Amino acid sequence: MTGAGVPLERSSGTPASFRDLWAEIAPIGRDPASGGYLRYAFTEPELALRDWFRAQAARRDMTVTDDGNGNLFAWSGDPWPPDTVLTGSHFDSVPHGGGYDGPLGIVSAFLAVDRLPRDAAAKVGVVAFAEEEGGRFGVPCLGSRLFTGVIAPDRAAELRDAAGVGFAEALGARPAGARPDLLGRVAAVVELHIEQGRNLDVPVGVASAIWPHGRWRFDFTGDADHAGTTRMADRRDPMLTFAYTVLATNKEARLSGAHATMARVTVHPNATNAIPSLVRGWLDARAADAATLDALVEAVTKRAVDRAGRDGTGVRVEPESVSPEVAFDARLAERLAGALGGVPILPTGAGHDAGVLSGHVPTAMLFVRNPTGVSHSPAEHATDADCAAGVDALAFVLGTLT
Ligand code: HGY
Ligand code: MN
Ligand code: MN
Repeated sequence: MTGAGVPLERSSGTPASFRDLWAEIAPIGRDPASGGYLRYAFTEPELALRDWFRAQAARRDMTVTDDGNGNLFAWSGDPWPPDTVLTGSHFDSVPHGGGYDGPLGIVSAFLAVDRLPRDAAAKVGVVAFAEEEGGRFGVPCLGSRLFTGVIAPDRAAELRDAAGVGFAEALGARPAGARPDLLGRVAAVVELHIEQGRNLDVPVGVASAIWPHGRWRFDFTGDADHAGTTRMADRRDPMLTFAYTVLATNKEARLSGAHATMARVTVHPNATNAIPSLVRGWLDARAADAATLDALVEAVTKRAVDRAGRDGTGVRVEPESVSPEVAFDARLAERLAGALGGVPILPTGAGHDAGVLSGHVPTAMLFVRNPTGVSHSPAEHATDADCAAGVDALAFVLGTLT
């Protein structure tokens, strides 16, 4: 058993390094064709990562608990001590996403706790939140939203994946929902994450804010008909309205300095020779402030509705998840950035579980440099040296919080 504060000895006799742990998880869920990861919540690869989490805890004689919502926690001391400090992230990925987005924060958390003195380590919980990407059940940060009560367990239980499997079925039980009994014991949260926006040119930074952002489902409806026999003038083709809305999304985002994307679409019946009756497109929209975001979504919606009038089609817009702006605890961010040697404090357009937690407890994020800024892509990468610097920074920060 390794007492906390003594880096985990490996069979080679050297302390466990970032490279050691990273090599253990890197192959899990990686698609050989794309090089990206297919780690959807509660599917075989993500379950394997949960087993890895339990094995890491067992190697450290840590106790593993869960909150009834699919979130895992590992404890060096008794679970949920008063003034708990939570640190971790998520295992799940977007389809063919990078390997660092999420797992970097969990691997770093175990290694950072290894560095803490026993009494400090006893206050820290390493956490793996469920379904942060919303890649399987459609609502991002589902685990942390359940834990904090931001989403009701009944709504979560109804969510279904593309195969019609419900979240409760995948979880194996109806989600417990809000856990104020546990959240009330948390004094602080620190999530370490790869930076995703090309804005960090030193190894480590601290987050200041998360842009307001959200997902809106656009249902474009029309008349199913024969592709070969229906005159162009007689068509009510929702694909046209969808295509126009994709272009309008891009235009409105450029005009307002926001970020907006329509990258996910389903077509019914999706046949080469049939004009569709339904096209569903998901708008991912983000902006530096709520007013810009609201105006963007309103403008895209208006352009879709106007175009539908011309195409003789229908359009219905359903907000699926909307996240308000997150301003992390400024004093905590400044204190940590200063203690880390004056590292940059920067915002992000990416959502995180830390953003959800920040509405309930003092929360900070550490960013690890991403040399290209590319993320949600097989090309996502961080250097071992920067990741090791991230572990050092996280260990230091946890030491100041415990
Ligand atoms: O989409 C996001 O902002 C995050 O990766 N879940
Ligand atoms: Mn992500
Ligand atoms: Mn992430």
